[in-house]
Amino acid sequence: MSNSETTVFKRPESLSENITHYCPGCTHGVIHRIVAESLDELGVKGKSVGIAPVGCSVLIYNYFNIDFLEAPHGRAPAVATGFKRVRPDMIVFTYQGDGDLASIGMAEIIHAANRGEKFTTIFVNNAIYGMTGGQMAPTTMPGQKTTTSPAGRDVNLAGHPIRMSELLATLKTPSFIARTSVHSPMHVINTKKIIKKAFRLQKENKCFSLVEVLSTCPTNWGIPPCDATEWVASDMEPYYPLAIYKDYIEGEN
Ligand SMILES: Cc1ncc(C[n+]2csc(CCOP(=O)(O)OP(=O)(O)O)c2C)c(N)n1
Ligand code: SF4
Repeated sequence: MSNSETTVFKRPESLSENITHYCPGCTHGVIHRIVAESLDELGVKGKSVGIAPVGCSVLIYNYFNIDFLEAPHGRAPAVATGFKRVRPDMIVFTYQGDGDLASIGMAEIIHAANRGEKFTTIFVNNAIYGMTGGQMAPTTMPGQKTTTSPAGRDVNLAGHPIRMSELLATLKTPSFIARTSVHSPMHVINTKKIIKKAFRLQKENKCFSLVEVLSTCPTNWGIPPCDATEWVASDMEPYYPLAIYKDYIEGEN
């Protein structure tokens, strides 16, 4: 009988050993790991560049062993466009929260997607502005209490939450647009498959791709981490259905 040990679980090479600053129960870190695993498995760690956003993931460059550029508020898709056009051989991705992408940078993401820029966006939808203290975001749920909607989001005053994946999927340019979640192990596994597919399509020089991931913010939702994952399932998922909204079709790009 052999005494050798087999490693069945280890840190992805694309992830650094730094301890993240994320709050307990925040799923930003889970999504980081999925991105890193995907880059490792596709063999593109050495040729990948991320674009960091504003928001809680502003320090994402500390957590990966790949190069990053920092973009001003909401402008990550514009920075990614410039970089990818100059270096189409590189794997380029933006990593953006809902405040960064659906509010401040709404124009940037819509036009980059419409142009079919061949980078990947990881869109982390936690229904709130996390970093700045929990203000209402375009994705905040109807009735959800935030620091700027202490009585709950009033849709008559603030409009209904914006479904970014559905909105972007109306654009003609063929691309890959999906919404996933990481609130249970099964959902983590499925998110991995979808994020890896988005990067694989980019590696094959196919199309613009965006994966929206429903995420938690226990701190600003004001609920414990376990309840936060349940809230994603009970309150967010019915309004934000998990699906592939647009799939790449060969020959239509
Ligand atoms: C033009 C502009 N609008 C807003 C802000 C403030 N700001 C910086 S980060 C941030 C929150 C971003 O939240 P989100 O993108 O949802 O990411 P999270 O922190 O939730 O991960 C806000 C509102 C700003 N600095 N400049
Ligand atoms: S404030 Fe919210 S989004 Fe930011 S790290 Fe904490 S739990 Fe995560």
